[in-house]
Amino acid sequence: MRRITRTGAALSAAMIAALVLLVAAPAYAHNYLVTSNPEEGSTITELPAEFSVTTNDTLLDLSGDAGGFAIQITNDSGEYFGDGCFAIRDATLSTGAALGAAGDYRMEWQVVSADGHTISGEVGFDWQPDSSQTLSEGFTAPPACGGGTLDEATPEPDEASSSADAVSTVDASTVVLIASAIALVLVAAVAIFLISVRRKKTDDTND
Ligand SMILES: [Cu+2]
Repeated sequence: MRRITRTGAALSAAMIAALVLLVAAPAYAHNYLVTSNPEEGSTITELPAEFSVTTNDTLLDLSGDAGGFAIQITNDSGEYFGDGCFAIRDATLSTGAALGAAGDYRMEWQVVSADGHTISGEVGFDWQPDSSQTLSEGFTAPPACGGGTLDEATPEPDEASSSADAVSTVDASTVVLIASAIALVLVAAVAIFLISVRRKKTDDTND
């Protein structure tokens, strides 16, 4: 009975170690979208003070020149709206709100996580302006803050990860890290188990 308890205790310890690793794992994951203005799938009738996306953690503007950050508003015809300027504040990326005629719009965004990884996505919303709203002209090319348009070299949100679902996906390096940790714990658990069994056999022989 005592030996079974010992084996059980060893396995329990291994399981606790695995749980601790799983709980600690999110610390290695990159930021994810928490909220946006407008919200995905919403209908708005008045322009908010600004369009924004807010993630769960601080955004990383390491160079101070907003490299890796982008936020663009387009309509169904592919016209761009806004002045191209944006602000990074804690966990929020925002830009001035401007829209044209009623219809479907989307806000594409890209930010740099606290862990240095770039994440991106898009938010679709419906614009049904009430009579008090001022409508803006759209641009055929993405506007650059301060005038002109952004050239082709400007990184656009990654097509592969542009859906809102992809935002919460843990990147490959994190998966490898967690998988390695779990594998290590499992190997340790099996080793402890085998040692316990062998010790038990030895004890039985001695009995
Ligand atoms: Cu990351």
